[in-house]
Amino acid sequence: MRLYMFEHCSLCFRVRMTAALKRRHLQETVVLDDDSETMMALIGRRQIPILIKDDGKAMLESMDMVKHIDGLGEPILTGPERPEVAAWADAMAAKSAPLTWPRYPLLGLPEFATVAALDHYTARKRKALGDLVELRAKTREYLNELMPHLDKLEALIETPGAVNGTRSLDDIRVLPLLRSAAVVEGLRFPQKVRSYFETMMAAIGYQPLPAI
Ligand SMILES: N[C@@H](CCC(=O)N[C@@H](CS)C(=O)NCC(=O)O)C(=O)O
Repeated sequence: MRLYMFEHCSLCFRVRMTAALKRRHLQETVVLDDDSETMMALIGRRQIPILIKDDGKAMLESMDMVKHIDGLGEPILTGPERPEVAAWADAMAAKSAPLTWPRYPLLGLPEFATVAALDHYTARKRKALGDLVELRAKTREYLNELMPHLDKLEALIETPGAVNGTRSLDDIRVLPLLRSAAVVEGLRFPQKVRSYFETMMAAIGYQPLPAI
């Protein structure tokens, strides 16, 4: 199996963390942000993540990829799902974007290894959310909006090793978003959130991204 991905991409991290939890090797190819040709050649459009299965077929939905990998051998994401966790994750993605998107290009990530790739990302994110420098200047404001949302997660976490007590698709929804949020220097996770983040990252053997 080969995953075409961006290092900063939380949907890609869903797939990577599942493979890590399953102790399955996943070949990874980081695509430059401006390398639309590679995506077009694989699936006929621009989209990441792309999983090429062992049979050569492409998968395009991160949660389908997660279920596919979990279904190889004995499934491990067997715990219950809670709609309130999925709702938390949906809202988190939107609330954290103004903090995380302007920081990714500063982290030395491989998808931004060329000036053209960096410019491509900057232009498409400016179009979606506004000037990245101005967004970074509003860090305090966005953090103040984000903290109550992290407090909501604090109340939802049941154990440090699984948001619902037993590992489930909800862990796949939550952990990648925390990994992204952790790029914001000065962001302090509430105690249970921090413990969950550290326990899960240790379980999959991943270091956090740099923070800035
Ligand atoms: N439903 C898809 C969504 C995939 C998606 O939105 N990918 C984003 C990157 S995170 C993308 O391809 N954006 C277009 C681009 O990078 O130009 C999934 O869960 O895998």
